Amino acid sequence: MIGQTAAKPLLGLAVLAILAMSFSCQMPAQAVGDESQHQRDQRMEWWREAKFGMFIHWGLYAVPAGQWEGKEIGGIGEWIMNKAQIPVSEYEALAARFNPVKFDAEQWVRLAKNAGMKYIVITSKHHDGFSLWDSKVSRYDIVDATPFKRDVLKELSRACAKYGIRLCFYHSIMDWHHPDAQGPHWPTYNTKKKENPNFGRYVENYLKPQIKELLTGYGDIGVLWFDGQWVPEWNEDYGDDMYAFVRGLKPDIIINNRVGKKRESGDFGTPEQRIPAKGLGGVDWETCMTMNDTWGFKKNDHNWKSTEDLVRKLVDIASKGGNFLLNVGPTAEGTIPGPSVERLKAMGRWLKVNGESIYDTTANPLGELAWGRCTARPGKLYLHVFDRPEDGRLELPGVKGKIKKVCFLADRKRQLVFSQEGDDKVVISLPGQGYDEIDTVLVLEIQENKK
Ligand code: FHN
Repeated sequence: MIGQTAAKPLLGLAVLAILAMSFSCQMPAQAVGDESQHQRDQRMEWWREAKFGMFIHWGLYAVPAGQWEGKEIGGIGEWIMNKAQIPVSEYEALAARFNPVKFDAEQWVRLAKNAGMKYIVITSKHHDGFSLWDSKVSRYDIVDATPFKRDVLKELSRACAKYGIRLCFYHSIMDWHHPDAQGPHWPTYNTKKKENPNFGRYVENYLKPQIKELLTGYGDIGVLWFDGQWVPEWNEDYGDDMYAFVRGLKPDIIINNRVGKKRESGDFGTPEQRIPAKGLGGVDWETCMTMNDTWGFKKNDHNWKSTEDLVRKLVDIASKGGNFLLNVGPTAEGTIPGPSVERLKAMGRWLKVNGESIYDTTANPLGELAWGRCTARPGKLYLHVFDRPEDGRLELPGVKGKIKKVCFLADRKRQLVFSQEGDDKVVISLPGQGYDEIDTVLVLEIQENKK
């Protein structure tokens, strides 16, 4: 037994996953405590500009990689402990087999950077309770419990500083390993307890000290991304207290909404595996999404989204004012799966040419557009043509002000003929050739754009 206790098998907990989804869209606060809107805007600035980040789900679950006792286990890979009802003592034994000798922090960070991502959010601790850094309050961590013995968060922190990427941590409140965190919620196969009087002790003596380690020993941390807040013991007071605790340690940090249970908890909303049809109206938000069907590595999940789909999702999200946190699930050897690498490189190539239409832009100020999406910045609209209208007439309703010119973003010398019809309709004549199959971006320069 490493650090804490053993568990006995009972039932699975699919309902938790459903609850997780329903809590994932709470609306974040606009201003907290005595922070002014201006101060808040300054704190959020880098994140709003960034638009695109890498989510990394990595832990002991990469060892079984979706299989237990010779059987394929359904569901997402990082939930295998729950899904296969693995007792704590057996799951812990995976640590002895976790030896990611191919892990190279700089390689991962360069991959993110070349994909056009501006930040990385890695699972410092997922629901299984295993810590990816050298924690002083637990021996159930990568340095003390594995043959690898390297603090991967330290290495990532150095690599991120070197390449100008913001390092952020995902941290699970729910913990399937710590004895004081076992309650009626989890694992139903592990305990029949109806309540957990020790939860406060877990928060004070374990959860908060671990968070303090993460926020004080790993340089600048951009975001603390909580999860697993749906356990019944976590109440509004815990959420408020944790928010204040984290900001107290790092006043400029950004915290996601899952820190708490209130509608207005945290700084940004976190729709999961979906893009809200109209964004989240006036609040900051970030869609997190998998590239296949799992967060943590599963060797037999080959259901990859195409590069076209992923780029268009990024564009769609930017056009609705959000960020895109796209997941990779590294293997137990420490490598990022080939299909993820391929897609990230291709996204990076598209962003290299078209990044101006994504970073630091704001949501589409016009109505819905049948042929694609629109992003904006002062004096400019970026028209993302997904489907060229057959008649070559690109209609743009709702544009006020005088248009100076329209050109291809990939080649500004290629200007397009346009006409302004009536008060606020623009029609652009599209040439027959020279399109990017994924998304061709046109830049429309306006003298004034009154909405
Ligand atoms: O249960 C987790 C899941 O494993 C994964 O970490 C996702 C990522 O947002 N969050 C939870 C479900 O909401």
